[in-house]
Amino acid sequence: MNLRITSLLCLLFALVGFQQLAAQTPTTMTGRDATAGNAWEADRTPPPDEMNLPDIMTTFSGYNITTGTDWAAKRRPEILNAFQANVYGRVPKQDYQVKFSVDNIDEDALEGKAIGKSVTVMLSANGKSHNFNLYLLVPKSDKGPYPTFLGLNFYGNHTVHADSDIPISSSWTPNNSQFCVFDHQADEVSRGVRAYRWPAERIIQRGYALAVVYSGDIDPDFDDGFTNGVHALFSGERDNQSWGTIGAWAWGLSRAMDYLMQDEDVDRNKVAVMGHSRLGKAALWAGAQDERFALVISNDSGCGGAAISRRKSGERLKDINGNFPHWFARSFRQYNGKEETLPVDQHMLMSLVAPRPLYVASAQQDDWADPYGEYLSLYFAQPAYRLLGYRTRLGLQHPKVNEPVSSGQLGYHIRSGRHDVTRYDWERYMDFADLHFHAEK
Ligand code: GTR
Repeated sequence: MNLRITSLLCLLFALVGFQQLAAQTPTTMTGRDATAGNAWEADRTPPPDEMNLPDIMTTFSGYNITTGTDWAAKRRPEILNAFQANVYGRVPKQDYQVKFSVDNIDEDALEGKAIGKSVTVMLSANGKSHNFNLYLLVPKSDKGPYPTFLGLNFYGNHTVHADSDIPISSSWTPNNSQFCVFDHQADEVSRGVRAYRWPAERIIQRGYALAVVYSGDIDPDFDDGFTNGVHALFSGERDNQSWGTIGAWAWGLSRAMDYLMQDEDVDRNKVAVMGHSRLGKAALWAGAQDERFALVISNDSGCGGAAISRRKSGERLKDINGNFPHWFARSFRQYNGKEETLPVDQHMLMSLVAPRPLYVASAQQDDWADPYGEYLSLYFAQPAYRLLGYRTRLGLQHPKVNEPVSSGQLGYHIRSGRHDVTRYDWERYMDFADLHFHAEK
């Protein structure tokens, strides 16, 4: 009987979830993965030099930046501030505490190839507390500490691998998984369902550790008045510049980083933050703010992530702010349909990562994320890298499909296929990380 009710509920949730998904996924030719994949080739409007992008090297008051010192003291802080004020919002300036508990160490994870650590990150502020789970896989060898990839996942830590010892994330319920495809009771249904996006064995084999956190554990992906997740820790009125869900996820990534910094198996100077789609936006924002991330990876992050807003190609600000009113600061909405009035654009987000290595990936059929716009952000971030002493020579032309390019600290590829994270993407991320992390040794 219980099983029947559970299954019915799941079906109901799945239907609601499917409707949400359908409502969020446009079906027009500009929609996600809607084309055969060649629309992006024709899409070169507006020409890059007519986009009127804000100049990275001129301050908002018109001062020309020519030295690394001025960049660090003047320009970087004001760009960061402008993204807080106009795009992602601000984290409340209130004290908080972070503690960790390593709840379990599995010496035989991934059939003996790795060690798995189940960690609870315990946050408290204003007399309230909130926990999230982090699962860390480290190679079982004596070559540590290991360079590490940290990423948020969409459906719960137990979905990234079929290993039965990975605990179900504590806030996992059918209700706060975005599209409600899985029943949390039916562990056997959801366990490992997203494993293809996290090739854990291969990551371990290539000498990396992998840390994952369920995004919904940090903040459920709903427009629910910011009453739960880490938002609930902080008190006070919200205003136009208050943080949204992407800001919360990015903040959570930094708290996960607090843990990784003191785990002796993790090389604290070689942690890469990686994310896909909405979680790619969060990875970029985390990497932009928190300079402890040594490498930043955006997988198909699109609008509000890697893509230049002024191109008005694929997803527009009015779409994203309309469909996901909880993702950004309220102030971002004033630019709906008026992208050209934004004081920043996404190439400036990239410039905040400089001089650290940065990799952006697109997918050929992912017009909704505007692949060329994602590439152009990297291209237009180059002055910051050059000012800080790195030679980068990316050209204006969009690299060819499945032909990755890397120049200095910047890397890019556009993969054939749809909006997703594939083994191909991961191999490129690890090639890029090999280049930067191992070169220093
Ligand atoms: C889409 C949204 C994108 C992207 C994506 C995802 O519906 O329009 O900006 O973030 O969701 O996260 O899968």
